[in-house]
Amino acid sequence: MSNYSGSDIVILEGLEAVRKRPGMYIGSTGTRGLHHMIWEILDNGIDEHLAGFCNELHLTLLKDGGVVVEDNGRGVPVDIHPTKKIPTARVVYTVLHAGGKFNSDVYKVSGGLHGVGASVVNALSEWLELTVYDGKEIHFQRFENGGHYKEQMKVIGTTDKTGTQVRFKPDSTIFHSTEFKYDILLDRLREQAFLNAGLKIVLSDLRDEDKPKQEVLQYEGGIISYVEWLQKKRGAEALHPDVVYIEGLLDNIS
Ligand code: 1YM
Repeated sequence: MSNYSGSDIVILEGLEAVRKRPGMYIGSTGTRGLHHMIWEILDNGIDEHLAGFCNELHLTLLKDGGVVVEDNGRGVPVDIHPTKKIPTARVVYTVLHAGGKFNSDVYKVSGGLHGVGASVVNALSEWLELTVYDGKEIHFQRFENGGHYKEQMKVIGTTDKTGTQVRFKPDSTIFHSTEFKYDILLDRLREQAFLNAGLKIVLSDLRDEDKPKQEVLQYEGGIISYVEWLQKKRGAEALHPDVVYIEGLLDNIS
């Protein structure tokens, strides 16, 4: 770690602050906070869908307790950040965001504790691996112990696909339990699939080798389909069989 620069120290101090008071950044160190780690990464993929560049999102639970979130969007930019002078992707994953692009959270509709961000997830992870496919090259960076890294971001191969893959394992010294609950993930992903018509979301659970699970969530109907689905799930007779749906725009707010 002798090759850390002064600005690296400032960044690590920021990530260390998150580890000292995780609840302030992720809400809780219980089940809610644990799953919030996934929502934060997933939301970046959903935002990429809302921006019109991504139509597939995969979430996979691994045997080693890690999780993989992958989208087929543009890929987090890997160019050198104009002021921080490091790859933008590393800024996203290490700098507690303030300023510039990171202030556009008002546009975020993905829900939850808005934009605590990828750097918080990194800070609270045992390890995190970021892989970016830019249509030409595969860029990779690994972080350990809450955002520390031994190697710079590097090119590990060539590709014709684009997208972002994030693999991480929440830190068991931070969270009371690090076991993700399949049903919590399934409910939330289904909701996101309904709210983002057309987006294909695939949930896979590979934790039990003998009983791998998978669910593909893709709906064309949006909120009306969601209300119909909820009603069907409840099993009771609906008071109004036709779902009432009203949409409008006022002062550019829908
Ligand atoms: C599995 C997680 O993070 N996808 C993702 C993130 C970004 C972009 C695309 C992206 C955004 C923009 C331009 C933009 C992010 N980029 C940034 C930042 N998936 C996941 N896909 N190009 C690519 O917002 O203008 C933050 S997130 F700030 F670097 F642009």
